Amino acid sequence: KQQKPCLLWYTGLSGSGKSTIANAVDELLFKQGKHTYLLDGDNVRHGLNGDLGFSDAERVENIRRIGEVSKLFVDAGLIVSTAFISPFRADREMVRKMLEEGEFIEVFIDAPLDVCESRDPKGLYKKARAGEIKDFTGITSDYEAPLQADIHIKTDEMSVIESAEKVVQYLDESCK
Ligand code: GGZ
Repeated sequence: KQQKPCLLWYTGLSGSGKSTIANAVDELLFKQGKHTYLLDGDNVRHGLNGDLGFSDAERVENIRRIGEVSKLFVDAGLIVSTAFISPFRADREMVRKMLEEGEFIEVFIDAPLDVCESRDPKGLYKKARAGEIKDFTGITSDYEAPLQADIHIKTDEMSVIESAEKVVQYLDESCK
């Protein structure tokens, strides 16, 4: 089946559900016979970007490198997904400009801070509140929400599977 390569760029707070939804989308696309690749903290922050921390400058470099790698995968014909906080608007726009018109699809995983903080699966928010982690997104470091995301998912209004279906529907309609 024909597929138009593109980059699904998920952005949202820690604990918002970016990776969970991106994985669910990949599963649906796989069933359609699409070739996909998912970049997230697990396969990038430990390897390629293992030298980077969480200062503003290091986050900018994190996103720049992820953008460049994503572009390579898109050039190879894949539907690429990235699940990083990517807190700064300017950096997300920088990646949009690296790609061809329409290839970059910004997916805002919009979960309120108090919801993310109450989930706190790794106890990071608790540590950030206690001052044990500095520059923590949403607490002591900014998160600039997209003003006009291509896809806006409010996780308190939609289940994971409904969210994933919304992304796939967007691809079916806008990315033929
Ligand atoms: C935010 C942090 C921090 C700080 C460690 N701030 O919930 P997680 O654990 O699995 O996802 C978070 C991840 C964020 O890395 P990104 O590469 O997505 O960030 S960015 O796009 O802003 O460069 C969290 C963990 O790393 N983590 N310290 N200070 N998240």
